[in-house]
This record gives sequence, structure tokens and C-alpha cells, in this order.
Amino acid sequence: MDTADIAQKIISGDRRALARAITLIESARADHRTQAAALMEALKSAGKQAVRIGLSGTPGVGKSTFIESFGLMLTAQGLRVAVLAVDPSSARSGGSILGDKTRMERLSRDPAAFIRPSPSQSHLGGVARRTREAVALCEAAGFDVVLIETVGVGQSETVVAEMSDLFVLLLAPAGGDELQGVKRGIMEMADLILVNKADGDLKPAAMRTCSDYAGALRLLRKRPQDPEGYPKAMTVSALQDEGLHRAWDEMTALVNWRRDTGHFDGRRAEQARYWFGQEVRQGLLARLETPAARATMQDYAARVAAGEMTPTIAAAEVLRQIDS
Ligand SMILES: Nc1nc2c(ncn2[C@@H]2O[C@H](COP(=O)(O)OP(=O)(O)OP(=O)(O)O)[C@@H](O)[C@H]2O)c(=O)[nH]1
Ligand SMILES: [Mg+2]
Repeated sequence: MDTADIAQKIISGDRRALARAITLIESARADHRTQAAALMEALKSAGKQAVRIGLSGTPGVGKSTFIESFGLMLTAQGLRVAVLAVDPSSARSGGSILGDKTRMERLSRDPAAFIRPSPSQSHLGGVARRTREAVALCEAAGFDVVLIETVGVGQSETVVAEMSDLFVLLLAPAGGDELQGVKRGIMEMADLILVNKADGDLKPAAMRTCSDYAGALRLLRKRPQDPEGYPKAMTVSALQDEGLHRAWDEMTALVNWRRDTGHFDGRRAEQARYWFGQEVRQGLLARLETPAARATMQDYAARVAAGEMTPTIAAAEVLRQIDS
């Protein structure tokens, strides 16, 4: 594969080249990694910018339904939409791909949309890099909006928020009058909270939930990247296609404000720093995973266990040997 050639094809909008490039970046083979790194470097200056929207929500909240309706609304406006997923639980991915194929049936047939399910990898670090590179590929390919979906489990929200310009939290109407078990940290990442299923019998509960969250958002510390009135909570119905235009208007208003004030570029620069740090850390950890390093570790672990060496001295010795 010729890197310059495939980069050119991606930039000119060749979908097969894009799909092949994503397959390349998903590969763990050393020669593929080298090629992928060269490709990412070649595309770095393509100069195109999409709006990257992270979308999180617990299973069943309506993410797939939302992406289908929202995506179709965007393509109807002439925008090109890419959908990616971060799904660290390999156990789930088999079923969720099948589920999404049927839930996003119309969007997946739309020529202005590109949907790429999560690869079945369980290591979040690997998934994070793969998704981040896939986002950059879609951006170089000229998509206007890149949606990055994640199911709300643990660390995956942070991963998605660190590669998004906007982070949207999808919630379901609550039964009771207390806030659902949404962790404070996740609330603090959200730029927009959408309470889904605001239709039929669920509408009053959705409106109550929405005002509860609007209140909770007002109590959070004000962030420099927000204009007055943000982050916001609103109700939508993905199923009945209600409130989606309004949600998009809010997103574009927020993005435009951040562009004008420099927060948009500032955030991307911060994210680049973050991922650089992550790559360095992961690179260091990978050095401990070679057969030689494992053998050295085992050897010194045994000496520490036998009381021949202190953990501190043994660790220093292992690191010295791995470095050389
Ligand atoms: N009433 C109503 N039901 C909805 C709405 N959106 C989604 N649903 C229903 O909620 C269920 C789950 O929707 P999905 O879109 O599959 O949810 P998901 O978040 O993608 O779920 P996972 O992929 O399992 O994480 C389905 O039965 C949908 O029809 C909505 O706006 N209103
Ligand atoms: Mg889904």
C-alpha cells in the first residue's frame, strides 16, 4: 500500500480507501502500525475540520435511535456524517453491531453517511488510539460531523470526551424525582444533556428529569469554554424525531461561540497534548510486555518475595535493564 496514494484517495472522498485505512489503523501488526503512523502524518495537513460530537448514554437510552434520526436530519441538510463507536467491552460488541445495523438501517444506506462499528478489542488504550485515528481519517475525508458513540461505562466517556469538540449526554426520563446515578465527573464533561423519549406517556417524566438536570448543571462550577446559559439540558424524542433541530442549533451555536473565542482550537490543542502524554505512557508500559522484560520482572519478583532485595531497589534495577 502506497501511503501518499491512499492519503490522496481519502482526501478525494473515496469511501473504500477510507474503510481500508480504518482497517489498517485497527491492526496491531508492527508493519501496519508503521504504515498507519505514516498515513496519519500524511493526512495531518489535509486542513479539513469536522465538528466532533461525543455521545454517551447507558444501554437502552436510545443512542442508536438518536444517531439514526439525528444523522438523517444532518444529511438532509446536505451535511456528511460519520459515526464511530468506542466500545471497550468486547463481550457486548458482537450483539451491538447487529443491533445497530437494524437500528441505523436508513442512515447506513444514506450515501452521505459512513458508519463504522467498534472493533472487537477489549483494551481501552488500543480502542482509544484507533478511534482517535479514525476520527482524523473521517475528518480528512471531508465529513462535516463525526459522531463518536460510547455506552456509559467507566473510563470510556473520558476517552470520548478527550477526542470530541462537544460532549452530549443522553439520558432517559427518570421514574422517581431524584437524579439518576449520573456521576458528577460525567456531568462535568457534558456540553449538552438531552433527555430522550420525551414522547407519549413518558413526556411529563422527561420534562421533570430535564428541569432537574438543568438545575444540577447550574450548580456546577462555571467552565471558561462555556458562554452564558451553557451547558444546557433539553428534551428530545429520537423515535418521533422531535427536538433534534433545536439540539443541533444549540450545538452549532456553542461551536461557533467557541470558534470565535479561541476555545475550540484551544481545546483541540489541549487534547493533542493529552493524547501525546497517553502515547508516551502506553509506549513505556508496552516495554514491560516484551518476553525479555517479563522474564526480568519475574526473576526480580522472586528475589523480592524471598526477601533478598527490597521492592524499591529491585524495581530500579529492572527499569535500568529495560532502558538499556
Ligand atoms: N418512546 C421512545 N422510545 C425510544 C426513543 N429512542 C429510543 N427508544 C427505544 O428505546 C430502546 C433502546 O433504543 P436504542 O436506540 O437501541 O438504545 P441504545 O442506547 O443504542 O442501546 P444500546 O445499544 O444497548 O446501548 C428501543 O426500543 C427504542 O425503540 C424515544 O425517543 N422514545
Ligand atoms: Mg445502540
